[in-house]
Amino acid sequence: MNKDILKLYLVTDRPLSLGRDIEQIVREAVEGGVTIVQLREKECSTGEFVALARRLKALLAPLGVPLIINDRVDVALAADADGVHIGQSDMPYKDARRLLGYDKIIGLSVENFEDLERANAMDVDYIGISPVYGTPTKSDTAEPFGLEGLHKAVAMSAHPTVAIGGMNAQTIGEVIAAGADGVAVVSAICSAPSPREATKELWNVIKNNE
Ligand code: TZP
Ligand code: MG
Repeated sequence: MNKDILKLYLVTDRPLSLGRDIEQIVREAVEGGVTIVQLREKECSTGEFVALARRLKALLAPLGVPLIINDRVDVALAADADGVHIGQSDMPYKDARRLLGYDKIIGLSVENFEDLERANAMDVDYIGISPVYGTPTKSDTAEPFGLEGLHKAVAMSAHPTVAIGGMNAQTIGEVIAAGADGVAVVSAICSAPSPREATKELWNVIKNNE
């Protein structure tokens, strides 16, 4: 996997999308410059999840933007997505890899330095450093790493790193300057009046800090 695809990572969130549909948010975000998209659905039925994943795959594949599915290896397989993102209490990494094979991307969230050391011994494609800052978007997050913790995590990681939690135009400059390979953004794009313009702004901040 080329780690450049991680630079500006959109994670979708239906409730935070202000009534707009996910495809519209994704389309605008891609026009603005996101490099990878994770479909994260916590409420919808499996049937709807697969159907939406297929539609997003059809939208993104011609543009060369990878589609990652949050948590659900079965949905990723059904929709032939480019990979999955798993957390510490989701399907164990080894099982996900066995089911998906080595052609697919697997990202793993780490919530502390012990998780990070265990991830170093796995052949995951990237880690999500989660969360860097506290965020109202996710209620069950671990203690934030903070900027200092992020620096340490980036230095310790054997894998490409994506920072998540509180990533917005004000925070991502320091995070990229700290050496993170990418930033994963939910509300700063999904809840923006113009997801396209918000993405462009984030992209400019990344460019100015790498
Ligand atoms: N995982 C860790 S923090 C988070 C997720 C999905 C939410 C980040 O949301 P926001 O709005 O970008 O702070
Ligand atoms: Mg999860």
